[in-house]
Amino acid sequence: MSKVSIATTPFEGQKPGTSGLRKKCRVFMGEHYLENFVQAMFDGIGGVAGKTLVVGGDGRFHNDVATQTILSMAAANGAARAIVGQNALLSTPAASHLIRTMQTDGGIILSASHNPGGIDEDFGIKFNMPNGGPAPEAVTNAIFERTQTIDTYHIWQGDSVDLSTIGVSSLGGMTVEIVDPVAAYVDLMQSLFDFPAIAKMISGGLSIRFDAMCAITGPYARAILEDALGAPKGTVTHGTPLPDFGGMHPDPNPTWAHELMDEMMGADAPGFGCASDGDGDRNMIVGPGCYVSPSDSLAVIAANAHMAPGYADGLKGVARSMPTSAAVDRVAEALGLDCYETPTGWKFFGNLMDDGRVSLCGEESFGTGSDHVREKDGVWAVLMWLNIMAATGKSVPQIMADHWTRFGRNYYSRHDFEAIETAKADALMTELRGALSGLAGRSEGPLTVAHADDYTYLDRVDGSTSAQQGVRVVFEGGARFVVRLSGTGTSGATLRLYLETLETNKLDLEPQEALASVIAAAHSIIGIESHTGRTAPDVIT
Ligand code: VG1
Ligand code: CO
Repeated sequence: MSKVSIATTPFEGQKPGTSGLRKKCRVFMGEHYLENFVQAMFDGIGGVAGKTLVVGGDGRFHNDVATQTILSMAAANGAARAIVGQNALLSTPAASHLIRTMQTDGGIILSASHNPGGIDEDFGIKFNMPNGGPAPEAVTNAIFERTQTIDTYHIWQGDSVDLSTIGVSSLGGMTVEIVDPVAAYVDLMQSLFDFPAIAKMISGGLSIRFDAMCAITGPYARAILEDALGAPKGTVTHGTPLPDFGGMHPDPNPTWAHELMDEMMGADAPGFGCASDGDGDRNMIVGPGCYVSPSDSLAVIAANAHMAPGYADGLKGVARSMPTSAAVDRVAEALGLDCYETPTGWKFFGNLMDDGRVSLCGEESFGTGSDHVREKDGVWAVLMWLNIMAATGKSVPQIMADHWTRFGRNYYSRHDFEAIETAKADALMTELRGALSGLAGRSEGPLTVAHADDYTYLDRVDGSTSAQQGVRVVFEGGARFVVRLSGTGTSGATLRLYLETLETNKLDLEPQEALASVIAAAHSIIGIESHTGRTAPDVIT
């Protein structure tokens, strides 16, 4: 075994401003590619000599091989200690928890989240800070800068770590600690939620379906729902993490979690249905015959979180991403809570949580979480819902109906137009931005534009600003649409169109119907068809 330094050349590693690197798996498997990025990451954070890092991923193809490479490189770069999930597995929230509680200097999470896995699908890697949260832009930009100048990387060759056995070993002078990926996380959940009350509700007859989509949450959900809370074996389906996610697209939305949706909309639906994504940070909540939109889920949690023991003192404040609906704002107003708006991406919530301003955050993209970690957390959201159901004795449809009666209903939907040619998508955004100042007063059917802008965020904690975070067009009366390009795709561009309108009387409309005039206005103003040739979205959530 020997430590070697290998000459390399700059490469196009990561778009500045994105919180990690996502590429096709075969790109990561290319010669020096992963190594280059890991070295750029180490250099970008000021080196890893003497540091402790958490390493783990969602189990997708290449997860184990990449983990070995990262460990060999951490050792060669002088890291003191690595804490690794057994078999290189860690859900994103569980990794965040270990980073926070094990006195570490951060961690490396291997995942492309909800993107499909397999040798011909996606792979990803990102760095999380000592607070457990995704690296902020200053750090990801420093990593990007380093990819432009890198000339050498360091690695131990000729040895590897037994990732399957829990215990302590060493690699080229670095201590390697293989830990149970699930145990500490289960303890954390037990400290936040009323497990006895949830267990009683389950033994009293509530049936649950948790679809882990062959991704990372299977072992977590089984340990919690089946072992700790007494739900019958088989409650968790697709519960074994597979390198290709069994061919599933582990994105917990009505389109990709269609098996769960069919069951929940059927005659013999269980009392509660839920799903999580590739790396375990997203969630979808469904009741019998009742899909809960993520924006509504956030609002319901804001209104009821105090029922869970970990939140008995109430919330410090709430935050949502800009495209997320204002349903949570209405709850915050009623409860007298501060409500923050941030750009898309969990990294923007970190400062607000670290500063003690908010304890609940959420995004319309099936992400909800709290300051128990610094990532969104799918299993946490599921337990929060179960805790609310146990405390109120209400079903999901009852909770939703009561919520809308009390707060009104923000009808909401997101339309995704996928795999658009990048040049066409960029042209669409450029033209739209150029037209913004002239939009006020324009009428589209029953709607008149009140104002339009390109969202710039000012972080009130560190004073930093982030520009061009999404174009928003607000109509008189408050209906609005938002449009932005995805930063997480790996082929072409994805255009995301977010649609919202508030109703305080008609609470039982079908969302697409309630939003019809906003949808028509958005198409007309953006010119989606003339720019892209598309008339209908690929995915509706
Ligand atoms: C998407 C979502 C965003 C989320 C991000 C990461 O980003 O819209 O809300 O934070 O994925 O989620 P984009 O740029 O494609 O719209 V995950 O589950 O990757 O950690
Ligand atoms: Co995810």
